[in-house]
Amino acid sequence: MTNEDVLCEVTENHLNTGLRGIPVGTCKTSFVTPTEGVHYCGYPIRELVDFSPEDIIYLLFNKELPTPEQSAEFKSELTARANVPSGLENVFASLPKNGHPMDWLSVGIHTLGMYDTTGNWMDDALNLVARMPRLMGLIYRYREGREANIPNDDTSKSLVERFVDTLDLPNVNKEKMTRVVSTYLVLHMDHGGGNLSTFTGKSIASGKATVYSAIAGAMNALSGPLHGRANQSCLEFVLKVGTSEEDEVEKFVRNELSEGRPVFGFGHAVLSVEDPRATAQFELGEKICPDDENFKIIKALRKVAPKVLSENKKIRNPNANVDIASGALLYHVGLEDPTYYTTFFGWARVAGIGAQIVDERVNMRSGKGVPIYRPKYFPEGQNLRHIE
Ligand code: CMX
Repeated sequence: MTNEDVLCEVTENHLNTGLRGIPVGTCKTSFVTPTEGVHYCGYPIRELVDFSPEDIIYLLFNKELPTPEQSAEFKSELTARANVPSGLENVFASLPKNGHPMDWLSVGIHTLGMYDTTGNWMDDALNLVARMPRLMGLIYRYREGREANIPNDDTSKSLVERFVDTLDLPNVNKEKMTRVVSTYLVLHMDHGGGNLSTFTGKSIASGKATVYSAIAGAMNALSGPLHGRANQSCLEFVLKVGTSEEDEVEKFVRNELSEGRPVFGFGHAVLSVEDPRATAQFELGEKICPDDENFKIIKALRKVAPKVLSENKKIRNPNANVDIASGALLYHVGLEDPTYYTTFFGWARVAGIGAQIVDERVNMRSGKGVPIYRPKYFPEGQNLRHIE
């Protein structure tokens, strides 16, 4: 089939729709189904919840789960790649503290690239994965003016422990924080090939920009309120509900809808059931914080909102999505400022987007790689059959 045949199947209705549903490629790392949600390398996400982030990163890059020996070896490899150049801290010291953490994240990744790019797709992607925990911790420390006495980065520890140690918040349960952030990372690492940030990262890399430039660009895409920032909005929404009384919660939900505002944490573009990533986080919450006030609010929302949303037949899936619970859990373990939540999303996605970039650059088309992205645009009003 030629490109022209494909164009003949595209109708006017497909134009100016953000490429919605238009096939553009294949993805080796993940896909999403309406009933089981995201699968990483063929495994439904519910089967992967209890693995370490390192094992899931190995899976995304190698397309198979590691044996215990491979897992240990991979953790040592990440340790060897973990060193963050000290110049990053000078850059962070100069950034405006009221800048959004996603902008700090993008600048931070670019800065690492200026120090560290090797030009090898796999090395650069894994180096960035290994440096993310320190980068994330330093964003918090410098943005909040806590740049004194930052603990050294013990690179022999797990990725999440390194973040928790760098952050070094007083009066928090570090073990619980490690558990919640680890689960968060595993659940958010990848989500198919066509979501905006992944697509953006891969298209930047297709022009052979560096991994760092491509992933910084992907983070800029993720920062938008219609994409990753929904994660921040969702906790803001939960805090606004303010009660776990089901009647009150129902009134609140109805009022939001009548004011034309979305009920955050519900609905999905592909799934037709509750997102298994939401289910997994509710299960984790039952174990670590059943009596937490925000957790009680999201449990009440989980009961009430699907019932109310189902009254609108246009809503294809009235059930909870991944964003409903993650904020409440992060808040419970001491990460109370929702402005940072999208950076955790971004941190997780560095693995999935990095693995997809490596696949497109060095594995696909028998190693030739996917060519530079170049979808077709017509002059406004032009017949679809017109070829440039
Ligand atoms: N609250 C209010 N209205 C909703 C809704 C919700 N939770 N879910 C869907 N709708 C509305 C849509 O806005 C759409 O309205 P219009 O026809 O007026 O445009 C209609 O119902 C049909 O929507 P849909 O086909 O069921 O779902 P979409 O693919 O259009 O939208 C999503 C999916 C996630 C953007 C939407 O459900 C939503 O806005 N949810 C609330 C925000 C949120 O939680 N976002 C996080 C998504 C997490 C994820 O993607 O994993």
